[in-house]
Amino acid sequence: MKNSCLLPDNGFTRRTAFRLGLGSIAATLFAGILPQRGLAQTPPAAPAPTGPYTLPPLPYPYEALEPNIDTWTMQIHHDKHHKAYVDNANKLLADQPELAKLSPEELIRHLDKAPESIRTGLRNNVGGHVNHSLFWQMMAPAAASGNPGPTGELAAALTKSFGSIEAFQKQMNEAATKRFGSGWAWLVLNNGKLEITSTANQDSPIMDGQIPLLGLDVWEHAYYLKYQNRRADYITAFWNVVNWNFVAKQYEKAKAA
Ligand code: MN3
Repeated sequence: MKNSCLLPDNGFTRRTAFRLGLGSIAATLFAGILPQRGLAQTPPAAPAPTGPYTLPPLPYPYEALEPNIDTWTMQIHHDKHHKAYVDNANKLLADQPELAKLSPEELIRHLDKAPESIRTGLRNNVGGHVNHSLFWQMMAPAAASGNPGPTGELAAALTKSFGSIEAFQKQMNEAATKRFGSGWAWLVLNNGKLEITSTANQDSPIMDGQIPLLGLDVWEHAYYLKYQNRRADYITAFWNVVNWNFVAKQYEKAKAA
């Protein structure tokens, strides 16, 4: 009998146990079931694929954005989805030493440098890596007093460009709501002008020479566990956890670029 038959290796069972806080108990139980002889014969796990990119850690705990973005979503979104983009990109770049020298941002701006056979794969996976690396930083735990919103020069610039902060948010909400299928809504700096845009799949505004200041992931994987089909409720909750300090820094850097 194979060891795996003794292990409850049904992913759902384990995940459920861990979610219920039974992780350590489950681990102890499963360890007791495992025949030691079998363990000793198990070859060491294959090393993680190496490559130019690494998964950046979340800048806060998984639960930090509750109740606006739930813990389980953050865990799966970061540890599974973002990790998959990184791993797939590294695999595609394994025999592309010249492309691997570029930063991921440079690579998605110059996809024409990539062989056609891997161009779409790089577009999706390096795009996904770049987008999510920004997205985690664009959010922060909500203050008890509520989100103060943009301030200072950024607030003035948003008001000047869109008429008011509320009008800016309304336009961004529309971009996020109307994006059909999977994609992103963005606040970008485009030739020195603040604009709202949206992209399909994992396309980035960087691919069009724009600088992303704030992005909202409207793939179902970003909200479905908590909000199911209610994308609008997720978009409303997102505003509670926007990290305006980060957006302001992005704006400063973008203007200087
Ligand atoms: Mn995502």
